[in-house]
Amino acid sequence: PRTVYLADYRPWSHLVDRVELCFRLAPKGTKVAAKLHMRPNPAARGRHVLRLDGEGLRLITLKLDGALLDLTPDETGLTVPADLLPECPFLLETEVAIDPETNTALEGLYMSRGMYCTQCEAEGFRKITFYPDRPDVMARFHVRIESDLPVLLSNGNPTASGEGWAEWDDPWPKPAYLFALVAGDLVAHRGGFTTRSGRSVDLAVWVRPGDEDRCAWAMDSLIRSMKWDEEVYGREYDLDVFNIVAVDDFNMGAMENKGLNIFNSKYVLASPESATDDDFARIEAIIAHEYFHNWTGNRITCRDWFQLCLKEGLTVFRDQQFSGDMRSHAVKRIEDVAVLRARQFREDQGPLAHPVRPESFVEINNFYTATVYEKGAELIRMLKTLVGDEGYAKALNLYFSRHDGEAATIEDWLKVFGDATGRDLTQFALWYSEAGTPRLKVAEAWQDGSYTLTFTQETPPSPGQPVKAPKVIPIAVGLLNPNGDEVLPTTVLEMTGATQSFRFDGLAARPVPSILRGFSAPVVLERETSADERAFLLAHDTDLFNRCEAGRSLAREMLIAGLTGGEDLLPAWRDALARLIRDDTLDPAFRALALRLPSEDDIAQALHQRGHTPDPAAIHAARRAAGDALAQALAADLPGMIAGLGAGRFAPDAAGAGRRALRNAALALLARVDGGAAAQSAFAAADNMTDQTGALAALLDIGQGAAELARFRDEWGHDANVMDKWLSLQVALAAPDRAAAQAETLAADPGFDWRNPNRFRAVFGALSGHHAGFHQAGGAGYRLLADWLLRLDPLNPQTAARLSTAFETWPRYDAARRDLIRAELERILGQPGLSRDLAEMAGRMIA
Ligand code: DPP
Ligand code: ZN
Repeated sequence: PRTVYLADYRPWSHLVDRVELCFRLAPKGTKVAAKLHMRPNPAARGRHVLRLDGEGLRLITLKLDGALLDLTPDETGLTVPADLLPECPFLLETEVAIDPETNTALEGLYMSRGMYCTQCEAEGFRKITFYPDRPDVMARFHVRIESDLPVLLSNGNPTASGEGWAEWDDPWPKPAYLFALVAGDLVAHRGGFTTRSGRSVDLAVWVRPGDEDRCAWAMDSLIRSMKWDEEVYGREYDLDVFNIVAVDDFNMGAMENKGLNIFNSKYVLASPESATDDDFARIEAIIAHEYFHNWTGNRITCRDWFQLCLKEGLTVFRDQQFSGDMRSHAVKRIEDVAVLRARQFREDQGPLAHPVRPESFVEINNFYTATVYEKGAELIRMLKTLVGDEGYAKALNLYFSRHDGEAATIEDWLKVFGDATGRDLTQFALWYSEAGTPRLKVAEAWQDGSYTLTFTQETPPSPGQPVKAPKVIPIAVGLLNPNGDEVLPTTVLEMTGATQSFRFDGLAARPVPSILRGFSAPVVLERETSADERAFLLAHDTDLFNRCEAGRSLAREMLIAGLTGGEDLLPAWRDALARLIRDDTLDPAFRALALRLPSEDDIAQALHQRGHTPDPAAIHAARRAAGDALAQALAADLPGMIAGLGAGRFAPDAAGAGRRALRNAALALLARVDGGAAAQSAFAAADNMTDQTGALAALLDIGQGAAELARFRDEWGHDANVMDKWLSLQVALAAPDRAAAQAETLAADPGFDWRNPNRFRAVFGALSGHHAGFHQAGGAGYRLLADWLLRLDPLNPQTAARLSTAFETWPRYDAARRDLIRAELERILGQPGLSRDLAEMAGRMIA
């Protein structure tokens, strides 16, 4: 397979002014007729051949300006020789046949339970028709769909329809990856929105009959997103309609096709009975994310796929801001950083580490990563911190006005910030080109009322990048007096050197520093300090993020000390946390987050960073013992707390969600000491999915819950998305030596539809997320996952490749585990006919 390099970018030979597509839909032998109105691209000087991408297409006819051409496509496309091409505008017409019914890769045009739908990002359009399938070719599309199905949708505005056909016209030039088509027996949940300049927009969420009563939250989220983007970014919607369609078989979360967003049904359908608070929050965030792409992604798109972070990093940042505004900024930040560390830091420290803007790829689908998305968003956040809110607003306005209708680059993006604010961003650009998570060490000095913080940064080597330069790091700090008063409110220090000191004068007493407030940069903060000081910050920090962070670092040090023969910090941690939990003045959502112990994978990551070899079984045992100790300390408080947090009527707002989160956290602790009695009653009494799964999880965690599992299945067996929770929980909460067997048993059930990405992830994503279970000595977890990846790969390479990242942490572990994982990766690589997707991933992991 060919490697594609950023350095090889060249503009395309031609421009496409207009595209007319006609689809005659059939499960086998769908006919796609395309008329491409093209002309030579003045930016690509000289005469060129015309190269169109195309994969798995049966060419029926090919015409140039009306005359038949007799050319044969190759495996990846079609070339029209230069001497056949006019040097003025011309019309190229093709007709091809494709088989959506047998398209199991869910890329291009495929079928999901009788409905037709498309997924074209990144390179799926080439499976629909011959076309320059690259984001810098932007064209106006007109689409005609012919089918007996009642609902026929495409991008843009509807222009005409009749019995068995419909036509759509998209006035906005777009790249092919934003093309979409849906045909099915669907019903709409309708809504409307009037933009601030008075355009009235018809909104619809399209689902299968029977699901229409679970669309209200998605619609509500959409309307709030449209309003927010007007108010905060000054961005209005630009079509007469906005359609969202829910699809059951979908590789990603959702897709921002122009005017026709297609969603994994899991991220649309919600009712209190069937969706948890986390589901509600995620639906709100993803609806917002896809909607926000209309400006950051669609109106301004990416020149090439190396610039993916241009749209994704920015759009993730925007959806994070939105969710913070809708809910709580502190809680949202704590959750986002937890995800960043769990996925991106992990990626950044292993063999799959890559820059936010990669410089080469074999299969672009493998680069829809936590680094591009989540670290990409962190870079935007840092930029905003560095230039200030006003500078950020000026830069974004300039970005939208300068690049509207264009396919832009990271250089364009940074230049906008430079031009709008006068800031030199040369050093900042390193954040885009260098992989790896910087380590930030802190030293302190105190003398005569003057306090000095000295920071040292170092970024470890990553594949292909042995040496790293110092980065610009915005470090938000505050200082507290020993009595808990803040003597220096949050101040941003700008670190640019490898080592740098900052002095604070005129202090009456040695302060306690609160460093990296709000997680102002995506770095690993290495600060050696006492458990007392961490407990002090947990009690007094005015920055809620750092307050939670103090608890987390105290827990981490306690667990690591226990595992490496250090001081016993358990009592200090337990008492500090118990005090915090009893503090009713604190937001329950915040207390629930503070209660969370670092994950087993986090502890393994931290041990590895400090030169220890993590022992998964020991980590699991230590973490459980800590939970037990906290449960015992709080035993007398828990029943009262649980009763006091009793909910009343369910509403999916942040306050209610916070109470339920704390209540379920308390229930899980109580189960450790009451044998599950309270959780059983809570399960029986639950009137919403949050409480139902919360109680079920508390029971499974202590090895009980068989009766509740059966009841859950009776109640929800008809709803596959809800049953995914049932599958995941059983694997995620199995005893370590049972996890692989549990996954195997569930997957062997004849009713288990492993071809559906949500189902596959529910079981095998949960297995790879079960640290001690996946890394069980002997390698049963490794073998099982590799078996199933090899089974899925021929059908759906994209999802198989994504889940293979379970193996990316192998360098952390002991020789026996490393050998076992290597053997599985080699077995995968040796599989005849292995996909380009999985081959690239396994190859990079083993390199
Ligand atoms: N649909 C995916 C997303 O929104 C890829 N663009 O991130
Ligand atoms: Zn996105």
